[in-house]
Amino acid sequence: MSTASPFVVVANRLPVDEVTTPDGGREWRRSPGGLVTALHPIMRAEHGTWLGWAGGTGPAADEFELDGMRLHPVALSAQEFEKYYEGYSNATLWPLYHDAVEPPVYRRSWWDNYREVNRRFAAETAKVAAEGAVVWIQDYQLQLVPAMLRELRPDLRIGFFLHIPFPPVELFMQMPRRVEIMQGLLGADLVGFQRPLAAQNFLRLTRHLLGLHPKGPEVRVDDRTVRVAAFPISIDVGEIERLAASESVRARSAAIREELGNPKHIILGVDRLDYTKGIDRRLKAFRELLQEGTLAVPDVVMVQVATPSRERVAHYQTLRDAVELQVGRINGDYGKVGVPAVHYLHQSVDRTELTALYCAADVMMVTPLRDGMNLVAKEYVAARVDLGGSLVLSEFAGAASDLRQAYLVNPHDTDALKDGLVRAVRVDPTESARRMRAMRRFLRGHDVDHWARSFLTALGVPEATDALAAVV
Ligand code: ADQ
Repeated sequence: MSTASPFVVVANRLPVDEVTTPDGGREWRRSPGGLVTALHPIMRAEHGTWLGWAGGTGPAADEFELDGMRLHPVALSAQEFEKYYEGYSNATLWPLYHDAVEPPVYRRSWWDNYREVNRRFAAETAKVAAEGAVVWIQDYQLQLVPAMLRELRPDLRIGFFLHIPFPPVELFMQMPRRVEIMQGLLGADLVGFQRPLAAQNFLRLTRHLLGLHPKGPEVRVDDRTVRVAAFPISIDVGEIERLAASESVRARSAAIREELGNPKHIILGVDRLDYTKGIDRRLKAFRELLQEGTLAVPDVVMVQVATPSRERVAHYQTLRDAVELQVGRINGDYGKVGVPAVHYLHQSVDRTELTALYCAADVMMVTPLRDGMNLVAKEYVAARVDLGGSLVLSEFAGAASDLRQAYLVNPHDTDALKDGLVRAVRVDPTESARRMRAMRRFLRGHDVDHWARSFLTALGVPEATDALAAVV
């Protein structure tokens, strides 16, 4: 067995994709996510191990090294993928934690698989963590791991971060296995959320459901103290700024405007195709503005990029049909030959193309009904090195607490959404630059390294934060 690690990250997915090389072989590549970008320096400096599922079903591949990180695959069977991942994680927890905007589905066999997979993650982590190691567990798929791991390895320092919202007491109380989930999370020394409100919801539940007595941000559990706090996640601002300023992105951005027919205003949406993202609300608002004549093609066009997501889960299939019906109707009613009103891409695009789209868009619409943070909003602001463009942002995204100078809207209120969009389209350049400058200033001081460092400092890991400071 390989040597044990002093720093371990545990997440549902490993931050790698298996790709086919030109000579037909297979190899692992680091995936472009923000989390791995943030943690890579400390993983490298501390000989860290990342545990997670590598995709595919069947036996797990052997542990391997990539870019100075040790990657430890955890196996999922086809049944576990269906019940732990698609079922309990994405059809029970995901909708419940997002205000139940779609009804959560409760199935007992999904829960059994969720517990089983969480137990496997805990057991594998216990094997790779060195004596007294720091373990940072990520997200809603692994909420039982902190307590399971503590049971196996009381010597570890355990942090947990939830990337999605944490619901209010009334909603959480619906969940059949609510006590087990709370106890699972309380196995950590530090439980982190995106927003202070989520941390408050959690603390309230420790009292309401478990009869504990939280004092400020701390709660005593047996003979331990668990800290609960908010750590709003962010992005690699420098990387996006460099891309946005590059010759290739600037040229591509100009080409996109040209290909769209040089409209006066380009409105952009970029999301995973998920019912929490409010894509349908945004299309409805746009449709009504075209109908009234407040906006008109070809002066204004919309581009909607929707990454395929969780395509086997029923709610997602319904959503895709609904969005595509709406796009078809809008184009049928308001498009012209060669100029559709909505350019719809059901695709993932690479970082260069994405940044070029951000740079080409006059108005970015980020309208989730509920979102832990929403990195797209932050990426758009980071990309606008030219101070151009305006952001319309839902109050229900965690990002709304950080990006106060956006046009903040309630996506449930179609008139408010229309009003926000029209104001963003008509704003004068001085005012939009003023807003963009303020948001960019905030982001520069609050990038993803700042996020990782704040969390690890709160977990009491000074050596880790030194490593981040040294390498970054
Ligand atoms: P997500 O729900 O996936 O993340 P988000 O924060 O917007 O949502 O991140 C999506 C990422 O995917 C962004 O980096 C974006 O650039 C990229 N992306 C989206 N569409 C794309 C496309 N068509 N092509 C290429 N890339 C695309 C969850 C939570 C969020 C929280 C994050 C991080 O739901 O609330 O902000 O985790 O904690």
